Amino acid sequence: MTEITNQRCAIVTVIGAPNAGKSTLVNALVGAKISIVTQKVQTTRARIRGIVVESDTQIVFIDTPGIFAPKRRLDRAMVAAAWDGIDGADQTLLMVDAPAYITGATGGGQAAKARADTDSILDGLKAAERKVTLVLNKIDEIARQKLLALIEELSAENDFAEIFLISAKTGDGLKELKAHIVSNAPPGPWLYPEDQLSDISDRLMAAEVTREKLFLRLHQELPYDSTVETEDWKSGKKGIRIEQTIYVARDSQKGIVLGKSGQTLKAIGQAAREDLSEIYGAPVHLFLHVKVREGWSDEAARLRNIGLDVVQ
Ligand SMILES: Nc1nc2c(ncn2[C@@H]2O[C@H](COP(=O)(O)OP(=O)(O)OP(=O)(O)O)[C@@H](O)[C@H]2O)c(=O)[nH]1
Ligand SMILES: [Mg+2]
Repeated sequence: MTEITNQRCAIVTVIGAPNAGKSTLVNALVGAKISIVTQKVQTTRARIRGIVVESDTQIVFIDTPGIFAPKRRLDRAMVAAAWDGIDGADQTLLMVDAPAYITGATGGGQAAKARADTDSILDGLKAAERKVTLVLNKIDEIARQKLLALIEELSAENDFAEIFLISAKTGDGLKELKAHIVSNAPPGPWLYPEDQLSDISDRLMAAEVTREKLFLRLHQELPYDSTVETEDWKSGKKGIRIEQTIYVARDSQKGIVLGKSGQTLKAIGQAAREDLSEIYGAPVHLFLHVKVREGWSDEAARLRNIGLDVVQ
């Protein structure tokens, strides 16, 4: 006998150039921190699922690494993971950093890069005949008039399923976006238990939180490919004991992470510990080590070892 339910389930992939605000959006919609956020481009390295239940509907958001022109092997693997994320999705949200996109038309630097990356994604979507929902983000930083001109410009060249204006940071426009996703969710059984928020493991989440604090503190000084691994994760009566290693590429970077008499590392550990205690609802004892490992970024296998799903 088949059970009849009203369940609906949508897989929604969020794509976009690095730093567009994809992880901020997924965290805001899930209502919990499941993906780390920094001001540095290429923060997200793997597809991470964030899960939301809205009455009969379960939405599975897939946060992806920013899509950009890849140069190295790690970059290629990250971009491949993002494109793969679109396959099998019921809906795709293309997120654009609206202020950066506008500035990038005349200015140089990071904004010009954000614009070029977005344009190449739009070309890719056109070639693949993929219709996506356009989500213009960071509207808290932009005048309404400029936004309207941007919508006109983008929709003249592209055919979007829908366009939303949001601020993932302030929450502006999120209710409408969520309602749209729910109303388009196809009938189907839920993919995850009702109370599950993410598919990320405790060990990886703990490593990601430390990586976030590392980048928030040292984004100018450290290359983005420094990494964190959780060596040990034990839950006991007195809380959770976590041991991690921060891997950097050079000795000089090790000095930067440690700081004067270890003060920087201590502050990073403190910030990570506070976040992790909140996430797990238990006291966390965090032990951090710093090691040099050269050339790791060319090793896709390394990523597999730390649980990242980004191998072609
Ligand atoms: N002002 C403003 N800043 C935002 C908004 N959404 C995200 N940001 C900021 O933009 C930066 C990048 O946000 P992320 O969520 O890490 O962006 P991402 O698209 O996941 O980036 P990658 O993982 O590197 O591809 C962070 O500093 C965020 O705080 C927004 O609506 N308004
Ligand atoms: Mg991200």
